[in-house]
Amino acid sequence: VATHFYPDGDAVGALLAFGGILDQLGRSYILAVDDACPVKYSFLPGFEKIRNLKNDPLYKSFDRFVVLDAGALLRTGSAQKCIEPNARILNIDHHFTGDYYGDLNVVDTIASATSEILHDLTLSMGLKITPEMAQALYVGILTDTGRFRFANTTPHAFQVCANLVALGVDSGSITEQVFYNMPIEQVQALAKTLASIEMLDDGRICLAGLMQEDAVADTEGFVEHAASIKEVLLAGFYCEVEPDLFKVSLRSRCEVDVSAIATSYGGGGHRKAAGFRFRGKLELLKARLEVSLRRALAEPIR
Ligand SMILES: [Mn+2]
Repeated sequence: VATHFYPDGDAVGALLAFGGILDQLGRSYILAVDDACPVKYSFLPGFEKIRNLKNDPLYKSFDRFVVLDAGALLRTGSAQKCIEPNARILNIDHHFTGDYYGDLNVVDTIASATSEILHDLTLSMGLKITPEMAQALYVGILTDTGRFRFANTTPHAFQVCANLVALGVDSGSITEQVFYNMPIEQVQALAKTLASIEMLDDGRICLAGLMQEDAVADTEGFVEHAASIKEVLLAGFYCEVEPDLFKVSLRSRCEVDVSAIATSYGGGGHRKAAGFRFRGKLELLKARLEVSLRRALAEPIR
């Protein structure tokens, strides 16, 4: 059971919850990611079961492969090496850039999170949502809705969360652990990110980022600071993860679909939140991104 690289709260939550489904079905399985999972999710029961294929590769392939929260199979990185040629793939996702790569695709683009889909799937299969699964699923919805802020925060997302709280989830404590428990190094990296802010296009575009020497492993949410400035419509955050390799996150606060921009760079995501990886010098990345973002703002709304 794999998810996308740079795993976020929904990726981790969905993995752990799917493990809970398979436990109840009496199946053996491996939960794997081509990356380390952010330690802020380590309070989730079962977190230590998630295998980081970067440090701990699997020299083995499987004839049943489940992909969670990944709009493209490529997004699972090296986990793809574990798929047997004739394997059956189950794809469970909520990204609309999804290309239906599974033999079975459970894709609901209205769902706030893959975790929301898994909540409904568990119940429709007549299985139980254990307290451990409930915590994991809550983290997935909490993070993918931007703490119930994004347009994907539907009545159903709230209904699912209400059910998870009724099952014993302590919503306040989970929010504390995920968002108000930053290591000092991360706060210092955030300070460097804020110091790097560049306002473009009369303040409608904001870019900020980190070079490798200042970067930390977990920069989830840094882009939100750029996107929370008054009158900013499009925001981008770049983080150099290897020399001349940048992880870029985009946010839209207008009609511009940033997943289309991310797709043009080989990435993907949602209309309001998307990302891609860029190989090259920072100057080139910034110059190209500025052109893409300015052009998107200048285009008539589709
Ligand atoms: Mn998700």
